[in-house]
Amino acid sequence: MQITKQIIETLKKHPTIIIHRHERPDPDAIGSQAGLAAILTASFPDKKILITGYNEESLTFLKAMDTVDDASYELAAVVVCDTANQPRIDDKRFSEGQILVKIDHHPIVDDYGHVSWVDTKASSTSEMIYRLAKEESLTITDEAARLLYAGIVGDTGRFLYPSTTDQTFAVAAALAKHHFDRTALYNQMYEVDPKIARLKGYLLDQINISSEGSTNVRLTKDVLAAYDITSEQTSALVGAYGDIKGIRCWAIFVEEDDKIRVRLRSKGPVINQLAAKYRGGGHPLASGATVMSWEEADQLIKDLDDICRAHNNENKKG
Ligand SMILES: [Mn+2]
Repeated sequence: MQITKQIIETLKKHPTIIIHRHERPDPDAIGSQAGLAAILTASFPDKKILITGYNEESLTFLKAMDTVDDASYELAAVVVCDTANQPRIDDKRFSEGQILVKIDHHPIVDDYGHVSWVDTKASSTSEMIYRLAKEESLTITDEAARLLYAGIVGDTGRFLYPSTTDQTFAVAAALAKHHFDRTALYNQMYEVDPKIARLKGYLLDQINISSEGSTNVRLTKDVLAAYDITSEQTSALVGAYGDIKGIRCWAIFVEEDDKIRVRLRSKGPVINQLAAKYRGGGHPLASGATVMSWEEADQLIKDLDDICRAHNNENKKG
């Protein structure tokens, strides 16, 4: 049986469907979760469809979560959207339903769920939810279209990243036929907190590109205090050097009470082994690490430059 059909046949057997997604949600997590909920609500009006997880304040314009009591899980099918592994699922009650369904586009970290649909070629889980709805002739409401569109836009960086395929454009075009305010949606998604904007100014002012193409910045507690920014909030600035000519990889050091968090990014040199060396890990071009002192930060900067140099030499040869 086709996987989309298998998912819908499974969900049909349950009076309640509770949809989860990952912690620290992004627009695709909430877009796919709440978009699927809107589609199922319109398609199966007799069922109780709920979404759960904590409300991320900056994304409540997409959808606020439902309040889900424990009893609702008794007869429920649980769907988890956009989440590669179980520890990352928001709301730990996900295993308390009768059946678990995974829908995701990340490489498989953890093969969970009684039914699992993973398409690593999909730009976003939102794109997959659209295909699910289309394949199974479900009702796509305007609100569902707005949510799925937001998810696709979020995960593709406004159709910029290589994950954007002809299929992505086709799905976006179909969603754009629905009635929702795209301009308002973009404004909500991309408005920047003035405090973050000012700190970005600081980051850009600190650029000091090495001969190998690396740069780094130290956000000490004093700097964070001066800009009235928390360590968490600096995540919004991790890409700040991505479009600067000559920068191949960068480290953003963020001083916390007992350690220094390191956000690592690259446009070529592979950095996740470096991250692993410094108590972290992640993707080849996007990782995180931790150092315990500014001396150790200096060592990491040196290592980062070595990786950059090796990559540059490799490219010269090739
Ligand atoms: Mn996603």
